[in-house]
Amino acid sequence: MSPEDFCAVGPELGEEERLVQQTVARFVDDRALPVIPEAFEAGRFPSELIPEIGALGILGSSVHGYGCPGLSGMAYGVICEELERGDSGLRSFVSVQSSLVMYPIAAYGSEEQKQIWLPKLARAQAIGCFGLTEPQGGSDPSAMQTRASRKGRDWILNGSKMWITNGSIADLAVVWAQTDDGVRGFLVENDRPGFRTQEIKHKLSLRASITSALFLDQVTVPESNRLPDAVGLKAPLSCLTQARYGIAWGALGAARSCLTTALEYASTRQLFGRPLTATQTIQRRLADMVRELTLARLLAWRLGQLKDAGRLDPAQVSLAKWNNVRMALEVARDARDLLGGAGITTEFSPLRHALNLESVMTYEGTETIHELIVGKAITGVDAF
Ligand code: TGC
Ligand code: FAD
Repeated sequence: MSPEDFCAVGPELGEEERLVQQTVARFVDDRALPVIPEAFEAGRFPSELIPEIGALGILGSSVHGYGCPGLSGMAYGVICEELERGDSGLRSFVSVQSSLVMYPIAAYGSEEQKQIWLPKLARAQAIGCFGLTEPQGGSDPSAMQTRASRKGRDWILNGSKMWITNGSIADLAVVWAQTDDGVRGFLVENDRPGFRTQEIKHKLSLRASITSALFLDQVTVPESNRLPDAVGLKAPLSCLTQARYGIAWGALGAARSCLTTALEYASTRQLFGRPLTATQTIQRRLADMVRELTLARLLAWRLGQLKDAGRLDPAQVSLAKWNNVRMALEVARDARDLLGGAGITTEFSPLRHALNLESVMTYEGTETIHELIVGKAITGVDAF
């Protein structure tokens, strides 16, 4: 029995999903993991990998047509899992491009917007970012202050966005703004006068990822840059459902990396005349990691089935995002401790994953927000 897949979910995947998994796993092992520890330490996104990610053909995995692969929701899940086994920053890059930029263009964009952007985004010849969060509080996007005002055939955008993944390297920002008719989405190219980004430095988490602030000062975009079918807050929230689904799978990858590292270390580390794995406490801790990972995997797999059957409810995604990220964080912290002093360097993955998971717990809805979404689903009462 594999500690990483104790209840044998892998063999239940379809042939295409297994093929995608192998392809992404090879990329992570051969191309990403050799550079990730250094990139994390240096606080840089390994942008040299972008063309290779584009060539993998996994961006916008669930989008059909326009040069996109049109894969299942389950396939998107395993892509996220393998990428986050490498680093949450890699999965973040792909989550944003696929779920938060390509998905809204595919779901809410005009035919012209799809033709222009989706093929380029699918090959990573253009990079996108998603601007929803604002400095005054990300948990309540209904209070957004960024405004878009109509001026003839154009829109004038003013405001700022905070904590935006890929912001400073993005060719295109999907910007959500308040209008007289409610929230609307706009495609803002990075060379529009008045559009500016600033990278956020000094992060202790997601160091191998770019996080930025966006500033919009009288930025003019034509009506043809508005996502015509995105009406109200429901549109950006529906994008979050796609990304949160991917995170529920991605967390499995981070936990797997920590578990296998701890298992290998404990098998070879000799203390008191025997390997660490020969002690009951260590075995119980490793068994507990396997228990947690296995349950989270079953949850992610069920989510995949519901998604592909078109029956996935956002509250179920919230439960899984909350549970699986919490699971991965606990596994990462325990694995770090099990490594003793060796656990504090970048040579071993657990502390890097634990630090990353602090962000993963916060973004795409904090743990509290997901608890309250589940609370609302079971009580009918909105307690935000
Ligand atoms: P509420 O009144 O509940 O909902 C407004 C309308 O939207 C619908 N809806 C959803 N639809 C699809 N998916 C979802 N997840 C949805 N949640 C709500 C809802 O049915 C309603 O529709 P209608 O037809 O009645 O109009 O809205 P609210 O203002 O009360 O807010 C609810 C709350 C707190 C759950 C929401 O604001 C929320 O989710 N807050 C958290 C914000 C968040 O997660 N931000 C993430 C920003 S992006 C990011 O972090 C990217 S990190 C990426 C990376 O690097 O990987
Ligand atoms: P706040 O909303 O200010 O929350 C602060 C605390 O209050 C939290 O503990 C929260 O759980 C708690 N809280 C909030 N409401 C309640 C309540 N009703 N009851 C009890 N407690 C409550 N956003 C984007 O739009 N695009 C991106 O690409 C993106 N990438 C990100 C990358 C990183 C590395 C990070 C850290 C964030 C990113 N975000 C992005 C922003 C992210 O979505 C927000 O940080 C998140 O939604 C929380 O918002 P906040 O940081 O303003 O915290």
